[in-house]
Amino acid sequence: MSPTAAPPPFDAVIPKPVAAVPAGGVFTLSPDARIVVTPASGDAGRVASYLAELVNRSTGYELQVGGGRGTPPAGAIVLRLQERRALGAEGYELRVTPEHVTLVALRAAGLFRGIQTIRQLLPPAVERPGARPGPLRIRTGTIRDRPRFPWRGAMLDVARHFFGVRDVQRFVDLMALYKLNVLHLHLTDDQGWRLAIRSWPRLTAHGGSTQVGGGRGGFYTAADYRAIVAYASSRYVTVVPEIDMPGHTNAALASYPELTCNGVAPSLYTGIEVGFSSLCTTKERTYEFVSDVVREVAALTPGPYLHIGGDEAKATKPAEYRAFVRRVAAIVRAHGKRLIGWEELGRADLRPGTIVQHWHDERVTRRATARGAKLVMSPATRAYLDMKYDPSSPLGLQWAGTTDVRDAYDWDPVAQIPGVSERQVLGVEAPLWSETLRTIGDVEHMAFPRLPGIAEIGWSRAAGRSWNEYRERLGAHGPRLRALGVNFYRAPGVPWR
Ligand code: NGO
Repeated sequence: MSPTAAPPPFDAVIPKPVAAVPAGGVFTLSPDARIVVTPASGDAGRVASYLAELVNRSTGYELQVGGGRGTPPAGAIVLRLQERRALGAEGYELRVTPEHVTLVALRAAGLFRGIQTIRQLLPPAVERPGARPGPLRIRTGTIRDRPRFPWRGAMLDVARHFFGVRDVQRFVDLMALYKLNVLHLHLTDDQGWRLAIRSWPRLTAHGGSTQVGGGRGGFYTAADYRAIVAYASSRYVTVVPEIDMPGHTNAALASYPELTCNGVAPSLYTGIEVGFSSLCTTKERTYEFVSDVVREVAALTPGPYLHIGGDEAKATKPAEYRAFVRRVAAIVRAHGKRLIGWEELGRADLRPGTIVQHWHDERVTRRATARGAKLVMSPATRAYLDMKYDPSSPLGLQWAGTTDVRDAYDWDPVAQIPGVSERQVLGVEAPLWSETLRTIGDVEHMAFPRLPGIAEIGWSRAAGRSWNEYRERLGAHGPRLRALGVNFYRAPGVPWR
């Protein structure tokens, strides 16, 4: 048996489950095993088909999915929705015996998360299409699991460099393996506007035509964006679109001079400075623009959130910033979305329930929580995947220091800011800014292996987490990441297998 065909140990799962008890035996998946799913229709059935496809494409098996009553046939994988309230929206219980694999959840999302656990218990070769590993064995035992936080995200900056639909879908698949559930798309910035807006077509026609370094840029049509959202949703990942304003708007200003205060359009920008652009917050035309954009983005986005950026508005006067945020918040609300923005929103008056994404200024973030905001934690020194691993990293920035794999793992989202309580924290998110990243290979190099650590911080209990134990599990994921063809950084300090 090749090393990549060996069943991983029962305790090598990332994120670490709440409880995992190995039983010492093995289950062997036979090529004609059945996946028995209840109910067989709807989301549960679709999730079962996802599992069958995953296994079939590497093994050449033809696992069949179907319903079934009574005792399942020997060798079956059983997926079942059950009124098990305690499992919550994403929790699951997995029991592997020599006869069956049984996965139970309250919701289809829980089955999907549980399938990622089954996936990680299967030999890594299951990840490589056409690998034909065999026999496929899983160690026996029981896992009970549910996430600590409801928001476990990653952000892709498609504005500084543009990444196409397939690249983003691949990234979603890699997120899903680690049970992440939010994909934040940073769709607009000084260097590019990446989502077509029907009522303001020059935003992409002109504003999407370049990127950092002067390359061709690109943008998503409404159909492209829908394809990303639908794909993400099939992985139980919610897309959060970000339209950054009033700063980080040079691409919009270059496309429509009426959005500037002096009526003169700036040139397109391909550098990496920040903080120099602003929508003209004192012009009514600006609010017509924002309403149109928010209306179209909201209509394309089934998820409940709309991110308005709000960061580094250094070219906007403080009083005007506050007035702007107040008006834009009302527009977002009017279109039925929940407002999220970077921590700077804490400088404005916020409605309770607004979500604020912390990145570096604890004082402003605390002001936001004092106004009833909920936090998504993305401290730059820990969670920014664009920071260099060490000074010799070929890619990445260094303004927040360097962040090795341990730094990215060894922190707690609630303890990060003194005085913040568990109740105030919705979860964690790892932003990947793309000033220095040109290809999806570059993206993978920065995200892996740090992103699985952020995923674990979002999912697993703080008690019992330790770097020394985690790095062993991470090292055991080397063969899986290789089988997936991920361009991950072989970080020193991790015992890679
Ligand atoms: C900052 C800035 C971004 C940069 C990023 C680079 C935020 C919220 N605004 O984070 O425009 O791309 O740093 O690390």
